[in-house]
Amino acid sequence: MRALAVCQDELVIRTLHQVLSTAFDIEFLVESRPLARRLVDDQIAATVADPKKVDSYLRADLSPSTCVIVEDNGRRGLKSVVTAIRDAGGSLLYVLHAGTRPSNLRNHDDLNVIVPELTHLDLADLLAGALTTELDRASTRARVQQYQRYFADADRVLILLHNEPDPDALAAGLALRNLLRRTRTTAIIGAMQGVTRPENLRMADLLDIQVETITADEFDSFGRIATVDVQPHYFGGALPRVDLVIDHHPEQTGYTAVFKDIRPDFGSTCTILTEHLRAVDVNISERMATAMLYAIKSDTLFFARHTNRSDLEAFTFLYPLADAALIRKMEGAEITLERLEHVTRALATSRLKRQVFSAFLGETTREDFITYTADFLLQVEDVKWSIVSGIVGGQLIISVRNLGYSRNAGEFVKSNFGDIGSAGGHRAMAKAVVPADRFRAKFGDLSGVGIAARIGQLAEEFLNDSGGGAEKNTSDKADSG
Ligand SMILES: [Mn+2]
Repeated sequence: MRALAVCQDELVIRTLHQVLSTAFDIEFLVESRPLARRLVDDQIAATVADPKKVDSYLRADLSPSTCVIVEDNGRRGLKSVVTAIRDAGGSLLYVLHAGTRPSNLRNHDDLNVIVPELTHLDLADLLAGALTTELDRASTRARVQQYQRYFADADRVLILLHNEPDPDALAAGLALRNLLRRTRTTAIIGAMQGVTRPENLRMADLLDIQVETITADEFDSFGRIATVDVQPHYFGGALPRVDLVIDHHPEQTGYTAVFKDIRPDFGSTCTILTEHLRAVDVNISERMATAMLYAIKSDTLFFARHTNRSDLEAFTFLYPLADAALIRKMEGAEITLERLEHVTRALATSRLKRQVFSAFLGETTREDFITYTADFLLQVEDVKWSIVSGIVGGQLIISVRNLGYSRNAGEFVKSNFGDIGSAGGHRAMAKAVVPADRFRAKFGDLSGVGIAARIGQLAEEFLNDSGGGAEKNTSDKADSG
């Protein structure tokens, strides 16, 4: 493709030539003879001509498909240049504003009157993204090198994760170990309660990530301690001091850390660590890229929640390095026969009224069966609230999910179960843990069907309560009576 650039500034000319000459057959139209000579000496095609004359463009053999770039350097005469190009038959016109002062930009509209399809480009805008990324990377590099040095002479390092480490925690542990240039014997990835959920186990297994169970009295045996995807306050008083914290949860107080990088606006800890890895040019193996890509996908629910531009950029960067087939395999692990069996079991006691689904699973061995079933049933047509309860070790667990644009699920569990157990959560997901005998004392000795019905009814009442401004639907009255 042909391009003609009307430019008088040598720096702009040389930059455009470097950037565009691979894709375009580019030629420059300049006013100064010495400048043209210098350019031609460097194999840059340049001709001397008056840019305000139609004839200059006719001689340059301008066609409607030639891409014409006109530099606006704030000098007068831009209008006559654009007019001459139009009269010579040019229509693919770009005005490149290079160092133009804002007051001069008002002639934008004047130019578009002459050539309606004219496009404005601002050199500063074009540069901004790349330049700030590069400078940000330099400051990240300085931070990373500082903690790398600080960790370098420790015999053994602990990278501590939260309980039941999820994909983000597991991958972050792996990434930090790599950044610290350590092996699994010199940097232990540990948690106080290890991995039990099937999808997390499957990931740890497929990617060969070992998580050691650590007790509080072992903390002293490590030369340096880092926490990733979690902050030290999570461990109560057990961890008053750490060396490094990398996390994307809201920043907490009540601990001291030598280094920290906490970015609550990021969708995953692995996004932060991708930036660390890129800043210091560490080699990213396929295994590590796969782990981190899966972590970003899973923590952001594939960009459906709490995501920013950096998450997307990290994803784009990691994608070609990762093993997509392996990720599909890890995702498939979410469905197990045991979990499907719980979904079926839920149907036996279920009640669906006014878009509130409620079911009781009875006794079960693991809490994730309850949350999985609640998540699963939220997908059912006509369900806007899904509440699944069950008993694990004498505790009644109530898991609540909704589609988000209704009243707050966290408030629902707090107002109904906060007095007899622990209850809390967010707008779209919440949980209550109540000793089974305290539930009975408050609500009576109910059957399984009775428990599901009672909790469903509480949710309906909560949704109908005008307090939260939920829409009232009077036409539904008949079926609730
Ligand atoms: Mn996370």
